[in-house]
This record gives sequence, C-alpha cells and structure tokens, in this order.
Amino acid sequence: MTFSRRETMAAMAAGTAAMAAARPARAVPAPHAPLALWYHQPATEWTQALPIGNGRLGAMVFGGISQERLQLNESTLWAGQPYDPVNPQALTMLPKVRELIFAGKIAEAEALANQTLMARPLTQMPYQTLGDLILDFPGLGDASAYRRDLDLDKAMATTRFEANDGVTHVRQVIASPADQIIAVRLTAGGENGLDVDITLRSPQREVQVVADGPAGLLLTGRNGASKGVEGNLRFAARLAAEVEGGTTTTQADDGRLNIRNAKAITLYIAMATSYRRFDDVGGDPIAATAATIARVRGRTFARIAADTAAAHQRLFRRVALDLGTTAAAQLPTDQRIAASQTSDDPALAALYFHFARYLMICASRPGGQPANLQGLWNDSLNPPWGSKYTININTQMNYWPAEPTALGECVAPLVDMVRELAITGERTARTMYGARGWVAHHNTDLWRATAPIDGAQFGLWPTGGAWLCTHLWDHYDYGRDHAYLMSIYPLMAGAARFFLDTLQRDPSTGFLVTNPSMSPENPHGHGGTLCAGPTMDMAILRDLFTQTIEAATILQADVALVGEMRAARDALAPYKIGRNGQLQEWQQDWDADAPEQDHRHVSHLYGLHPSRQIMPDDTPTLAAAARRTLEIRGDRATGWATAWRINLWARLKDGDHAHDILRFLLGPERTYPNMFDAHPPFQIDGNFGGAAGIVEMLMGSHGDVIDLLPALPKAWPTGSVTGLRARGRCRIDLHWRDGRLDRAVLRPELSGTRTIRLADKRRVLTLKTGMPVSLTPKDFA
Ligand code: FUC
Repeated sequence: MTFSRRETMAAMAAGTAAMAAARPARAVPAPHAPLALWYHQPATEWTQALPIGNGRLGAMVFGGISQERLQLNESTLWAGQPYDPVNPQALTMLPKVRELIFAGKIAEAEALANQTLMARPLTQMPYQTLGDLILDFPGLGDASAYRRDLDLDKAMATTRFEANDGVTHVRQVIASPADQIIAVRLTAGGENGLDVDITLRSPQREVQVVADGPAGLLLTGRNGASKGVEGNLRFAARLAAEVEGGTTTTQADDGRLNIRNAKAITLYIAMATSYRRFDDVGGDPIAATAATIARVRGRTFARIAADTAAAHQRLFRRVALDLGTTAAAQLPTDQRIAASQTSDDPALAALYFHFARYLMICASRPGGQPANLQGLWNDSLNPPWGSKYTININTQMNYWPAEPTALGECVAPLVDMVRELAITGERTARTMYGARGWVAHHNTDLWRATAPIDGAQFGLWPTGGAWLCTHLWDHYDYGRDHAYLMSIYPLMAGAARFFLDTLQRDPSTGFLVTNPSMSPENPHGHGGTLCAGPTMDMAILRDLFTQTIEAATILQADVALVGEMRAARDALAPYKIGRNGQLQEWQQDWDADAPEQDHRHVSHLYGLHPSRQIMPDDTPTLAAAARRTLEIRGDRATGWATAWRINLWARLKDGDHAHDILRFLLGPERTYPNMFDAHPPFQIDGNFGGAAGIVEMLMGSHGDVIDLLPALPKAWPTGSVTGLRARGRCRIDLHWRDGRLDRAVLRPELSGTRTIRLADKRRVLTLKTGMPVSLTPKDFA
C-alpha cells in the first residue's frame, strides 16, 4: 500500500512535537512487515523497552547504542517460600460476622472481619526481577539511521544503527521455548570488529557473579523475604558467549567479560530457580542452567532463531486481522499512540490485537506459570500489587482472548494453577469455613495462597476460584476434549461443594446468598464494602453450578451432587433492577448511594460479559438495565476497567460506543510507548481485555449461537478476520465491506447444529466436521 506525501505529512503532523523532535536526521522507513512495533530512538524508560519471552524467561530490550540493557525475568522468581496463610480463628468468628452483615451492621462486621477472618500474613508474596544483562560498547556514541523493532511474527527484537565510522551494527534478541534460553546476536559490518564488556547484575540477596569458563559468567543468588516469610529460593543466571574472531578476557573479580575485536558474538542466557512446585523448592538452578547451556552449544543463533520463529508462528499465524490501513500506519509506534486520539488509524487497533496475542504466546506456555498482572515482565522487587494474580477480574481478563483467538494451548498454565489452588484452597475451606471443597479469594501468588488478604474490604470475597472454574469449562467448551473434561471435573465439583456448604439463606428474602462477601472492591455507602449476595457472586455461582451440572451429565457422574447443585442454583437470589433503571449491584438498591459512581469495577455486569446470562436478544429487559448501569459508570477508567467496558458495549451490540472506548484505551493515557497497558502503572490485563473487546465486536460465540459482526463500528467499514474460534471447535473467517458482511466461512472441526445470527436475521445450520460452509448476506434473507 502506498500513500501520497500529503497523507504521510498529515499523519505525521498529528504526532506530538516531542516525538517529532526525537527523530534523527536520516529517516528510516517502516519495516515491511506491518506486524511490528518500531521506534526511531532507544528506550530510556522501561515502558518504552520491548518484551520478549518464552513463557518462563522474559527480557525487556532497551535498544541502547553505547549501552544495551536486557532486564531479565524468570517466571518462578518470587519472594518468600511455601507458606500457609490460613487463619484458624476465622471459623469461630464467621457466624458473628455473618449475623452482623444480615443485620445491616456493615462497619461492625468489617471491623470484626479485619481482626479475625483474614490471612496471616495479610499480604501475599510479590513476583520479582532477576536483574539485568548489561552490554557496554566502548567507543560507540552517536549513531544515525537508528531503528529498533519488535517483530511480532518472528518473535525477535532487533536494534540497528550506523555508528560514527559508518559501520552498521545489528543486535537481535530472542527467547527460545525449545532451547529454554535467551539468545542475543551482535554483529558489526566494519573491519575493526566489535568490542563489548558484559556484566550480569541483580538486586536480589547473596548475589555473586563469577567467571564460568573462558567465555562465560555465572550469577547466583537467593530471593528475599516478604511480610515475615523468609526467602528460600535459590536462582542462577548463566551466560555463555560464542565469539567469532577476537579476544575474550574474563575478569572474574568484578564479574565482567570483555570481548575485543570480534566479528560477531552470540550470547546465551540461561536462568532457573529452585522452584519445582508451589510446595517444593528443591530444584537445582546451578545444574539446570549448566545443562541448558550445554544443550545449546553447537547450535547456531540462526537455527535457534528459526526454531523460535516456527514455534511462535504455529500459534501466532492462526489468526489474521485487517481493519484497514491509513497513512498513519507508516509512523513509528510511539507516534501513532501519541496521535491516536485524533488520527484515523484503524491498523493501530489491529496491531494492538496482534500484540496481545504475541504477549500471550510469550507469557503463558504449557508447563509454565500463568500470565500475572505484568504478564512475565517486571523490573522491580516490589512491583505494583506485587505483580501477583488478582482473581477478582485481572487474571481472568488476561485469558479472555485466548480461546476465541485460537490460543487454547496458552490456557494450560491457568488450568494448572487452578489444580494447585484446589489443593491449598481445600485447607482454607476446611480450616476457615468448616466447608468441603475448596475456595480461593481475590488474590493468589506463586505459592498458591488462597486465604483472604489485604483487608476485609478487598479480600474477603470467596468467589475467585469459582470464577476461574468458568475458564476451565470454557476451555472444554471450545475444544470438547473428553479426557480434559474428566481431569477438570473434580476441580469444578470441589468449587461447587464449597458453596453448597457455605451459602446462607438471606433472612429477608429466603434466597441463598454468599456471606460474607462483596461486590469486588466497591464500597456501597452503607458502612463499608462487605455485604451478602452481591449480584456478581450470584451470577458466577449460577455459571459454576450450571457448568458443573453439564460436566457431570456429560461424564455421567455424581447424580446426588447434581441434585444438590440444581436445588442451590434455583434458590440463588435473582437479578434485580433498581430505582434508576440500573442493574442492581447489591441485594439492596444501594447503587445510587455508593460513593464512587464511576467505580472501575463493573462486577455486577459479569452476567453480560464475560458470562452470557444477559443478552440483548434473549433478556432485553436485563440488557437495558445493564446499559443503564454502564451509562452511569462512564466510559473511562483504569486500563483493565476501560477494556472491560469495550467488551460490555460490544455485547450490547453498540459497536461505535465500544470503538470510542477502544480509542481511549489505545491513547497515551492508557497505552505506553511500548504498547503495554497503563492502569496506570503498567498492568497487562488491559492489553488482553482490549484484544478480547475487538473480538467481541467482530464475532460472538454463545452456546450454539454464533453472531457475525455483532458490533462492527463505522470506523472499520472494510476488513477481514480469519481463524477466529467459536465454541464447539469451529473456526471462522469474516470479510466485510462498506460496513456489511461480505462473506463468512465456518470451518467446523466437529459436527453439530448451529444458529448463525446476522443482525436480526438467523440461519440454522447443520455443520459437518471438515466441511467448510460459506455464507453471504443472501443466505440470511
Ligand atoms: C484490583 C483492581 C485494581 C488493580 C489490582 C491489581 O484490585 O481494583 O485496580 O487492578 O486489582
């Protein structure tokens, strides 16, 4: 695609003056592949650096000229060690707190809960940085023709510039899933060769850096304590340099490796900790990193890079998205973000979508940890909210785009985490509630802590594990793998049993409700945040019971339990519409009294999205009430909360409203120059939630119903998406023109009956495995 000079100039003028000033004299064109983030200048801040990752090892690449920094992460390097935060005192005090809540004495209940029902310690362990790899290039200063980029398709970060002597330097960085290594390739085109001084550093404890053979470094250390939980993880980072030509001197005394006059250099960085499982830190990171380095010896950077790209593309290339391209797409990524509030740049939304899929593949791979609040990337020992797993929205949001954008494999770490939470959560359920099954509250960490933390007004919410179970079910519903369903059914049944044992009959209505609980983090203006039976809990439990009943039915299991779940589900408090026409957040019509009318959480809309209990076509009265709630809450919130609103408006089929909010999300207030989501500060959920919102605008998958272009905004008149996935193993391609569907292709991998909806028309189809079906608007006449 080509653009006139006028178009390009107009797009550039929309960029900020500051950004324009940063441009070097010699402009470098955009990379050919549009699926790249790229910049004219090195990163000076972490939120300008570019992320790479293989699910376990991560690095943020700064792209400096005289000094390159790779900030390093290993996904199991958290503070602390296995610990038990369960508070046995809770069991005796629970009845009193429940009684106070039912009596409306919320402040008293909250005070008592804070004294007696909370985890010890009151805070969980943070995810932490491992440290940095620093490359100093003596003699390099100013450069021209500078460009750094992150190729989302190759999964490679590249920095390229011309030094003063005219020599072209190229630096490539990858994170290989197959070789479990970060690899760096340094080349310089001139006669003189490359000089570089290499160090590893870490802010952790007991850190030592020693020479590791003639061209290597070994950094070892131990993690820190947090809230009285002593650190007991050992970790290692091992670097090996393969130098072509030149001389290498290892200065072991100050942990430096000096290389002079090399033709090219490949660096391999292996990292590991002694973490084996949430209850086992018996691993040997020194041996593990040695084995990893030994395995890559004899391989080449080119080979490892090709394998890395192939492994990445196997997932990444499943989906293609074209929302149209304008001249703005020619600009560097930071300038596009800066200009996004006024420019016409639909390709920026597509780039954001692809970046989210890239991040998912890099942060969440089978066998590893799930994506935490910062995915895999964190430069701090004490990051915001501990960079943990907040399971009252944030972790769930991370995984919203995974199934519909054909990244079901990436959900495996989340499923594994739930398997472990069911173990720790069983003890929490028994000891603190006297209940069967298992429970997890609003947060967890590497050690799978499940007791309520941070204060009753944030943490005393028992529904986090139940919400995660809906993701277990969704993974089944998209893939329909019977053996998988058998393996997760006990987790779902365990979560359901906890609520069968702990639901309370509301004395004023007779319905079953959770108590104590809250509508996550939103004070209701009647003495605090705690309450009985918030709308969100009722909706999550409706899903949990329904899905567990369905699973039991498919597996022909647990007849007695199914009966209990049916009875409980039918006795849950129903949705209510309040005096302002809104969907009520609490059992009482307190919404208008709540001090924060624009509160970021919209928990009571869970039934509209991510769940499908409320749908404009099926439950129009509730959908109208949900719409009223959204209008009252407003469009702009923290990053993730903004992203949630996009999904909600898309479910209401208001594409233009959803797009307005998406535009705000893509702007400089909610997106950093490296495209990381700004809560602020950085939190990755908004990236994933934003991508999920784009999917919701284009395709809806609800039970056996597939909605085609349910919320297409005017801003994307012509475009296409291929490879989306609907429930029941069906792939979907969509092409549209002038705001109308042109053609849809369904590619079923399982036979079954589907209702396809296009606006208010519908068509019932019998799909056959492996037989694609092509539909045009005429098929809906
Ligand atoms: C929840 C949200 C905050 C933040 C934190 C990590 O507590 O209310 O906004 O996202 O999680």
